[in-house]
Amino acid sequence: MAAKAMFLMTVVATGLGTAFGASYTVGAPGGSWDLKTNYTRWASATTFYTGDKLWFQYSGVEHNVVEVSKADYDACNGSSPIATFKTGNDAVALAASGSRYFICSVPGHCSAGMKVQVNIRSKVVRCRGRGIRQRCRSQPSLSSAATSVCPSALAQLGLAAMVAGIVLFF
Ligand SMILES: *[C@@H]1O[C@H](CO)[C@@H](O)[C@H](O)[C@H]1NC(C)=O
Ligand SMILES: *[C@@H]1O[C@H](CO)[C@@H](O)[C@H](O)[C@H]1NC(C)=O
Ligand SMILES: [Cu+2]
Repeated sequence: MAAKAMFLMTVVATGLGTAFGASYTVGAPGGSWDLKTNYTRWASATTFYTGDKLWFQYSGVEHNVVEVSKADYDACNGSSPIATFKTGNDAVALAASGSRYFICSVPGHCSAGMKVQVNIRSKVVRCRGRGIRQRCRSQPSLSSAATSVCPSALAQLGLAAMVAGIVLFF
């Protein structure tokens, strides 16, 4: 029991990031980043966790994505952006817990509903064992998009494969 506990580490997933995260296309599956989707409804259908990622997919000619403060979100004011995206295929990493606010700053679009608030909860990852035998589980459980092997284990596996490759080569 004590030995078991010794190898049981509790790590907040922030640093593990992408290996454990899920990706969500904003507005999908019914819509995208557009003037038709109800983002209050869209966001309420999902629980977002640290390490997840948002994808904004839209026509860069018609729209943009501006991250703003809550006050600017409420007022649909994009003049003091925290971050601006405009490629039409933009990824936003949800690294920390808390609330994030995004609007389209094209005049009239935010007030027509092109605004989304995302509330992010922190995810806890527990790992057992070491090296390539290490296995991690996250709470809540992993989404299908995520891997069940720890990042450190993956790195060691990669190193082992590289060494094996060199040995075979010579
Ligand atoms: C969007 O969905 C929410 C929750 O389902 C609802 O309360 C709200 O009235 C909807 N907004 C619009 C503009 O339809
Ligand atoms: C938007 O916010 C800026 C400050 O960030 C302020 O100067 C400006 O008056 C605001 N515009 C509107 C329409 O509220
Ligand atoms: Cu827009």
